[in-house]
Amino acid sequence: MEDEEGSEYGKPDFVLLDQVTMEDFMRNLQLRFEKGRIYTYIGEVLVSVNPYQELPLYGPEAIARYQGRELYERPPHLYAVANAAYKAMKHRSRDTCIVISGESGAGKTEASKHIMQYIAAVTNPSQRAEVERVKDVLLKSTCVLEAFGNARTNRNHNSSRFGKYMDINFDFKGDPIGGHIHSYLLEKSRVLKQHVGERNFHAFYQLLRGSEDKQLHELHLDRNPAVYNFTRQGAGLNMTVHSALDSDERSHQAVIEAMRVIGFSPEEVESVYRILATILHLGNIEFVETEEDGPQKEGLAVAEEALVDHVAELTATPRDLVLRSLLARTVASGGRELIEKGHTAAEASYARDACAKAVYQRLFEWVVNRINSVMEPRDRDPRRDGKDTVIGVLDIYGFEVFPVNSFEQFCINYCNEKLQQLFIRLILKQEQEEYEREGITWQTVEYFNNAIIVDLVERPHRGILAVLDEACSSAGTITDRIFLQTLDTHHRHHLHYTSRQLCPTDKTMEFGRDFRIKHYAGDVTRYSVEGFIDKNRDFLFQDFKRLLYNSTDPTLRAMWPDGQQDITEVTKRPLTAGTLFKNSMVALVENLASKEPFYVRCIKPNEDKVAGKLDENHCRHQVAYLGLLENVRVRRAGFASRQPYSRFLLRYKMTCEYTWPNHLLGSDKAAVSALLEQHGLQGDVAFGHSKLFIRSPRTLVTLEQSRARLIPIIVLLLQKAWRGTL
Ligand code: AD9
Ligand code: MG
Repeated sequence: MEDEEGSEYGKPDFVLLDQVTMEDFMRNLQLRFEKGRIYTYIGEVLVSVNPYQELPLYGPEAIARYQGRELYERPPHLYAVANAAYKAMKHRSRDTCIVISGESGAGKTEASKHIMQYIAAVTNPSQRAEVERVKDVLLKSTCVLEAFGNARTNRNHNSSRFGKYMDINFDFKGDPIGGHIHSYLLEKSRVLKQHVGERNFHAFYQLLRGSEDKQLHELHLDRNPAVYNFTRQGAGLNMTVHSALDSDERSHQAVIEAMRVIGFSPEEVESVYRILATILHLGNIEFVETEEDGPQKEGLAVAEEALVDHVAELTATPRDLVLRSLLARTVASGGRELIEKGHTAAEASYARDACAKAVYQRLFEWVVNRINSVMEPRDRDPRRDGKDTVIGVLDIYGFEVFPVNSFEQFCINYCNEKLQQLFIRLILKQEQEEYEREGITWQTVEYFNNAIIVDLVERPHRGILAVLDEACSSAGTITDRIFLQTLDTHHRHHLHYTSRQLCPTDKTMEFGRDFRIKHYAGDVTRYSVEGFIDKNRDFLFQDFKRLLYNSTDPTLRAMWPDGQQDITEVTKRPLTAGTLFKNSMVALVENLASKEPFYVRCIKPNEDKVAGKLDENHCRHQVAYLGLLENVRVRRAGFASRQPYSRFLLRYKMTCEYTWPNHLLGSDKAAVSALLEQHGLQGDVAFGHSKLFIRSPRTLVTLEQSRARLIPIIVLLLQKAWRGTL
């Protein structure tokens, strides 16, 4: 590895540092970053720094250099990690996963795309049509999901506003035959509201800026996003910078093309855009309270009736039903008797917003399911009882802090806590436990275990999510403020929780509104409880569900199966958004833990999103909270590689006369010992009960080189033997 890089590029693996201090770590990171070396290992973990510029590191030639190689043979790269995961999957039939973590803007989504490109490039040498189709879908799905699930935030111009875990299924040849995307909690409140300088989901702007006049006319849309309540609020200064206009236009064409390749029918694509247009029109509907009774409801009317016409036309639903759903709700009074109850203007606005959010969420989920439906593996391998080997790639929203944070940040940051827990479990804890199990002597490394914060959030009965659920089940009597008071009561002595009430002198929090969590990645001082209960309850009147279920547009109708329920049947309280999210996180973590993990730890170099600047304090902070120093210590005090003796022999036995073709040394352990002695490498290893532990990556490189030299000779000998000339 160093042959290719040279020492002026710093250490390609932090494990090789002379001393493991923050200073040394940062010096190496900085040096490599300055030389365009954005990737560095910690053993098998890849640390990646976002360069904020195009570097000549990717593409077919680079992929070819990594294909089939060992991790340490080439300079650190995402391709090497993808290759390692791929080889583990292919040669050892192990389900693997690549977990990409780091804060918002650190480069996770870009990394996941490079990984997918690598996998697509190295598979299907025989060009099987079905495999090519699956690969096309896998690659194109990213473009579509980014359009509907990403948005510009103040931290990242292309921020993922949903979590994504994608399984790729492989057949016994190692070719992708299908896949499945799990999406996690879309930040749907963005449909209604954006902070200054931020935008709604890309898809809205792409539609407005990228459509032809004729299509916009059919959708009754104006090209200018400033016309719509839902796309204009964030219109701060940032709106005009960064060639957004141009890229929205181009992206629109790319998304339509991607949907076509994936297999969306033209009618489905049209429905998708009609639904987006519906949401924009909904956002402009305003309600006025009138003196006299209107045609539908006492005292309430829609200010601009043409908008109701548009919504009815675009959703293929009867106009009078649209109007009625906007102005009133149906309630079951007593037994089965249904009565219509008119909204106040405030209630109607609330219901309209809930509807707009829900329509977008259902649209997003439908898009994900539609992609999944065409990726369902068709040619399952019968030898594995229909079970394929998979590589999972996790690209989830990163830890984020804004001046004021809401329920969504709370969930996103909780998710990052869970993933850090997994990292601790798999990389810091298990590794140390393995040394103990294998009887290897070594010095324990201390690390901060964030289990205490996870517990604060998800503990039954007293955890923040449980208290929130309790508040939601109280039929509207508990306010956000009371919810905060209950949290204060339960957690007044918690080391990671506080609020203004508990800490009256701390003016950074607002009294009766904010609480603070000391996350593993830093303090989030202002979690504002405003809207927590509402967002967690996530309620939508049945009238809207029924309206949309009765649409004559089959695509829209398919998104609302629950609209067929009768109002009197809808009595069971559905699970809250928080609980659903928690359950999905628990399942995700268990799923990841059942696979062989590979980690990519992404670092954001600066807050300004500029190239060539590594803000030392900012990076130091990330290195600290990601636990990277501890990772190096565990790895270093420990070993760069470990392998069961049998696997080690299988690969290297050809390099030693005592072990080739078979050894007679009593045990694999003794054979490995003889092999290493012949190479003079015995000083760099420790012998566990069942595994060999290798300290330096260089040892592996030496063995690999020796093996590579011998392979042509052995092939020649075997050929001669077959031909009978030996
Ligand atoms: V968030 O949690 O979804 O808000 P990510 O996903 O971690 O965040 P993303 O991958 O979107 O960050 O990267 C942010 C931006 O950095 C990208 O839009 C690119 O402009 C830039 N970036 C990231 N990685 C690279 C890279 N390897 N090369 C060049 C990069 N630019
Ligand atoms: Mg992202």
